[in-house]
Amino acid sequence: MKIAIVCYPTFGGSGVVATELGVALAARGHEIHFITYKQPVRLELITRNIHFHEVSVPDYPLFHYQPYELALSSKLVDMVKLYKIDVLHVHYAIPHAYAGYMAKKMLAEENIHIPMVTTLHGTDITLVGSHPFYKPAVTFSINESDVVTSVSQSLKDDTLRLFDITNDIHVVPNFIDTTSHDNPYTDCQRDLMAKPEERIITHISNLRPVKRIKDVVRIFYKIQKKIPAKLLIVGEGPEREPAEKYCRNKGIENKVIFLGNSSEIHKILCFTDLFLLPSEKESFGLAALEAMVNGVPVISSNTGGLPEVNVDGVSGYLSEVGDVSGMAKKAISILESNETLKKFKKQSKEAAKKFDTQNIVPMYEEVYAKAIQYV
Ligand code: GMT
Repeated sequence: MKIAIVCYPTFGGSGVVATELGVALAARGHEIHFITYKQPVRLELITRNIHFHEVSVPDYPLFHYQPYELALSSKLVDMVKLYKIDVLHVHYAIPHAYAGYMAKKMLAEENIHIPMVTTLHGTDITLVGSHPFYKPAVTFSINESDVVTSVSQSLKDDTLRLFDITNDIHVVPNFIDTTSHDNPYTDCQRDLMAKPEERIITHISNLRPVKRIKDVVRIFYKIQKKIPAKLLIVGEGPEREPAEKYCRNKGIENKVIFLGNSSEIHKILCFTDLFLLPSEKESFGLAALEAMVNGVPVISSNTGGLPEVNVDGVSGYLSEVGDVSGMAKKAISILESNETLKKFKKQSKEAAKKFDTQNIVPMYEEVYAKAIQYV
């Protein structure tokens, strides 16, 4: 199949999933066309089956806001015609599903009928999309998609609760290649980050309020009182500065390392002992799955799709949002003995296998086949 993938190319789960999907589909023989405003960050390898088409929005003094949807829908029309695309797959409803719908309509005028698959990722529904300013357009573009998928059952339930949806929603969970993470870094370079007796705890996110970074630091504060440990915070965002300040106030600034954005996530997870994800909302929690595939147990909140990924008592533990003491206690119970840590590391890696690329990508192929039948 010739598949056009529209996504956000930045650091963030939806862009990562879209990129990994394109790469996996290309490896299965499909021709993939990424259409977005920048080359996706995780798209390192351009192969014969992978193409990237940049959407540029010309600057014009009249525009207070750049009309990205217009440029995207025009680019979609051109690319669908030029490459004879079979299916359009948009990740993140805003504004991609809306732009995709416009492209479909323009193409239909020329008697070209292309199906559109929309994948809902989370904040496009739970945070941004349900805002009254966007809700009518988001509802419309979900209902006008030929097939809609969501990355967890929880997100499907949220979508049906928050919007007036007339379409079916198919749950296709996020995925990861579980085979390529077997000892990718033999020495792990653990000594770069911590002393041999210290446990390494990691958090990775875009450091937005929804991630509850202060809880991450407060949980760590309790852990390091009992167990020698370092905290690595990976990512950039508005909560970094307040978190740095909090660490200085608590006198733990030497134990917390802010690494900024990194393209070496798997290298960092290779020497990590425990992953913290105490989010307010999380439709899936791709970062937790990335930790698990590297054999890192996860302490997370029990919000949204997290219980579908992090299996309580197996790959780590779940707690109520904001239960800092509970999360710290559970973290300590894993970290305080080498045997327990070893057991959880093994179980975490095992639990990730359910989400292997080989199990999930065929589900998207089925979705495309279904979408093609609809037009
Ligand atoms: O977590 C974020 O703020 C980024 C956001 C995104 O759109 O990239 O992540 C969402 O999509 C990911 C991929 O499907 C999910 O793993 C995240 O759980 C989801 N984030 C939220 O629901 C807050």
